[in-house]
Amino acid sequence: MACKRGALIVLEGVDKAGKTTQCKKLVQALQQSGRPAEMMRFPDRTTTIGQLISAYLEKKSDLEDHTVHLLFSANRWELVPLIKKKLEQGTTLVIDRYAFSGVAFTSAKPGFCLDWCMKPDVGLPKPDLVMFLQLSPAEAALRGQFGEERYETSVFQKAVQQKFEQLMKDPSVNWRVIDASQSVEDVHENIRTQSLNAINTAENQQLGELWK
Ligand code: 2DT
Repeated sequence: MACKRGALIVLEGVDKAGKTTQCKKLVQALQQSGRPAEMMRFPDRTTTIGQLISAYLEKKSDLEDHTVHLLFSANRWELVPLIKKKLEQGTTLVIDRYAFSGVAFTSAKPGFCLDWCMKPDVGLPKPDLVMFLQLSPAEAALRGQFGEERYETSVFQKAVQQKFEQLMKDPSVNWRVIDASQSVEDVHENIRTQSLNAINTAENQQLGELWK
């Protein structure tokens, strides 16, 4: 019998919610319990497309807003063959940001609607679970200053949060809201429990297509 597929698990949330820390802890916990797991992140700044995106985020270059949106999407599509291969081999992938960040960040800019922003990502591998790390702007502010990269301002982050809330109304995606104001260990425990459920369910299900 072919091996059981891994689950595609995504962590989303506004800045300072602890996504990267939690992705790493989840992968570690899964591996320690004998489940193959790897972390990925978007944007993946290591590819040629990713380097264009990275220069834009670091404000070393300017790109037209539609153009950079499509580059973020292309950066996901270029990794789809690898994502599918890993999942088929039975490895669970824990991904730090995915198409939801893509849509939330671009649609928070003037002149963009959710619908246009979603189109380029239609048909991507559909996550088995998307956890949104919820943190109020006030709590985020307590965790320190924003960085120097593009988008790292409280006004823009509030607009992004609203767009995520709109996206979370879509019942075709398996969303879970996680209270990120708790301690790192408590948040981890919550995420680990949700993930184990998703891994068990995904084993017997085909990988879906996002927003299709
Ligand atoms: P980090 O590398 O610190 O996560 O910041 N973004 C991300 C987009 O605008 N579109 C996308 O498709 C994705 C995945 C969010 C990356 C920044 O890039 C934004 C913050």
